Amino acid sequence: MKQRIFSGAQPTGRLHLGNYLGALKNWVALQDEYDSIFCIVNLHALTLPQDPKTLRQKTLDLARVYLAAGVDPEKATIFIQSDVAAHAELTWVLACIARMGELERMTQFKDKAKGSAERAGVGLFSYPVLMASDILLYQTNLVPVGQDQKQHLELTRDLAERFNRDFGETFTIPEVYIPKAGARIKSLQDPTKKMSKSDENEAGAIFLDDDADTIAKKIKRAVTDSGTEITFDETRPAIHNLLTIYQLVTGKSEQECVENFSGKGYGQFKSELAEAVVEYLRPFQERISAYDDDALNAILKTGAEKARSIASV
Ligand code: AQP
Repeated sequence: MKQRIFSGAQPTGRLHLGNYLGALKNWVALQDEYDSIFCIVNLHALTLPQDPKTLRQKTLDLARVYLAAGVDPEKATIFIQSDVAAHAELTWVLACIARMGELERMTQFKDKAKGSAERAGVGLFSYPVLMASDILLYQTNLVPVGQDQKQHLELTRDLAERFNRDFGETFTIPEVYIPKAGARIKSLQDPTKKMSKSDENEAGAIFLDDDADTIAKKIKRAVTDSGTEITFDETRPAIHNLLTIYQLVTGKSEQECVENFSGKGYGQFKSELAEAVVEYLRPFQERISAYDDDALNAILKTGAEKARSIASV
């Protein structure tokens, strides 16, 4: 029997190259080998204020993104989280064994609460418990995610182990799958921060639907470090980030990338990088309009039925 993977993204905005290289690309690569479940985690999106109508549209748009990225509904189950009530039900059970202290340690909560835990929503605080239930409901073996989710995965494993110890073997203990390169694509404007959907400065992110001109402009304006060499040097995070993007979108080895830019300046590097990103996103952008709402809704309905039947076992 195939091992199972589960992952998801929030319909909180336009997906960016970080989401693609850190997560979606790996989902597509793994879907042949694994029984794959990809969820649109709209309940997670509720942890911050949302307009209901916009959220519904973004949820459907995200399904379109999954398909255009190459997730194959014939191979993988694609569904909307709120269509499977068991996610919320298991969350309550797990919340009763989770500890306040362990949730307080979650760095994403600290970041998103912006230093004011008193005013933050309880949903934002308990978000990792919902994520644990997403994963554990499906007896998931492997969870392909970006680096920012590693801490939540560790909590998921702790909760599963605690539950199994106290109430008998119930949940599979999931492993995390974090890619070697691309696990944390940084903002083009501030390489100390991750590229993020909710960054107020849109120039920091390359969105999957950005046109060629916008991509070229954003890369041209991307901050660089002092020094001139274009190498994978961790002490120069801006160039390291741009070169990592180049490596991932071209599929070249580290050595090939460095050789390609040996003796060239930042201007030349940025223009080759922009060209490579535009080419990389072209097939995705051509496919995105191929799915109308009816086709998407049919795929999501089938996906929800399948997910419900697995979750209820
Ligand atoms: N910068 C990133 N580099 C690599 N992977 C990333 N992911 C997110 N940002 C990067 C991975 O993308 C998947 C889906 O993410 P999400 O929708 O759950 O949202 P997030 O992790 O909270 O990322 P964002 O883009 O910053 O969204 P907002 O602004 O809404 O919080 C996950 O596997 C994530 O690790």
